[in-house]
Amino acid sequence: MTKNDLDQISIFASMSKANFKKLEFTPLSEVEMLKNSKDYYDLMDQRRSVREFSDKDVPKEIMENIIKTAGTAPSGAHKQPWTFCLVRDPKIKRQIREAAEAEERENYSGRMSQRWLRDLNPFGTDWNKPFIEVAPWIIVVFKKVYEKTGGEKHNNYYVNESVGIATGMLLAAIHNAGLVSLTHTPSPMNFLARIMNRPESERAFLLIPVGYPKDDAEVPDIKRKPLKEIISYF
Ligand code: IYR
Repeated sequence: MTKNDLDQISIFASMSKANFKKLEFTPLSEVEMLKNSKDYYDLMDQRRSVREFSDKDVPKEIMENIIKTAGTAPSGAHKQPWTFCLVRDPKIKRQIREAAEAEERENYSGRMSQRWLRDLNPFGTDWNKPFIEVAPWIIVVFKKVYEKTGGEKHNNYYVNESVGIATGMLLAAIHNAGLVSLTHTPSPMNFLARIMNRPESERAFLLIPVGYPKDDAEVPDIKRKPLKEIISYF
C-alpha cells in the first residue's frame, strides 16, 4: 500500500455518515394535489414587486417565521451558506440608503448601458431609494462563500444556487404572510458587508425591503409570459 492509499483510507475513515430517519410524507389524492397546486399558483400569481411602502410596523415574530422558512431551503452538501440580516434600526437603514443611492446615482448616470436604461423605463426606477428607509424591515441576504474551520478556509458548494433558492422561498413566505417586498439590487453591493460588519466570508446577495404597501400604491401594468412560452416538453 502506498502512502497515498493510506491517506485515502484515513480520509474515508474520518468522514462522518449522516444518520438516516424515516421520511415524513403524507400522500395526497390527485384531487387534493390538483386543488393545492392551483391554489398555490393563484396565491403566487398575486405577488408583485412593490416600490411604495407604508411605514406601518410588522411584528418581529412574523419576520422570524419568514426567515425560518427561507432556512428550510436545500443547499449544496447542506452547508446552508446564508445569513439573513434583519434591519429595523433607522440609523442603519439611513446608512444603507445613503450608500445604495450613491452607487445607484453612478449606475443611472453612466454605468448602465442605454439598452438597460431603456429596458428599465417601464418600471419608473431611478437612483432614489426612499423605500429603504420607509419599509419597517430590510432583509439583507448574505451568501457565505466559505466556512472557516480551525483556521482553514473551505469553499461552500453551489452557493449562488443555494442562496437563490432560499431567497425565492423567502419571497414566497413574505407574500404568503400578507406582506410585500422588493428585490433591490444596488450594485456594487460591497458597502452592505461593511455597514453590517459581516465576516470576510460573506458577500451581499440581495437587499429586500419588507412591509405593507402604501395606500393606493401602484405597480407597473405588466403581463407574465404564458405557460407555452416558458415550458418545453420532451
Ligand atoms: N439596481 C438598479 C437597477 C435595476 C435593475 C433591475 I435587473 C431591476 O429589475 C430594477 C432596477 C435599481 O435597483 O434601481
